[in-house]
Amino acid sequence: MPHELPPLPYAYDALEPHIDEQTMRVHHDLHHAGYVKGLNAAEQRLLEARQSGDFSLIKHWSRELAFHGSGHALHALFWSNLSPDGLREPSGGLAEAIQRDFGSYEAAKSQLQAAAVAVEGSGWAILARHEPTGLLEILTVEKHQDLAHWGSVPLLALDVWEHAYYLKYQNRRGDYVRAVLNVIDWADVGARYQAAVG
Ligand code: MN3
Repeated sequence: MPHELPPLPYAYDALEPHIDEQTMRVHHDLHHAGYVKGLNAAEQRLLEARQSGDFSLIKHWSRELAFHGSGHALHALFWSNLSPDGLREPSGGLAEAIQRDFGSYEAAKSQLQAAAVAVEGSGWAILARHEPTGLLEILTVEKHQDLAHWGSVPLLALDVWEHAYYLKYQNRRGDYVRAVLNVIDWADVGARYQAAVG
């Protein structure tokens, strides 16, 4: 079954003025769609390689799989993490885990914001739960696939690729990061945390 582009769970202009409609249209309809298309192509070519026994391009298609597959997964997470009318602070089990592992919500938010601004080039700031230890952590992932931490389940992803903010914020990534933090739906993040805890 080929992968499909999930529809945005709200209108393109729903996150205004923090995230503008034109950015959302380009980001979802062109960029995210491109990752879905690339993931399907990589899976198809890997299937053909298994059928023919010709693995001469295995390195290329494996890299394409990691790049487009990670892009698809993290964009789907990112759209779901945002909402025009979501819960604006963590609650329940997630709030307790944030207190335990970061000291306070304010400290976690400060670290998340600093991490998002500091990502080198294109990438993501990600709040994740590390399965082997059960601890929360904040990662700065370059592109989608570099500096990932095996065993960690992403709960919240902040897109800091230039396509996520350049139309409205140009080079002011810090302004964009402050804005996107205003539209996080912590109910979504909390539900993902509870699912990870099991
Ligand atoms: Mn993006």
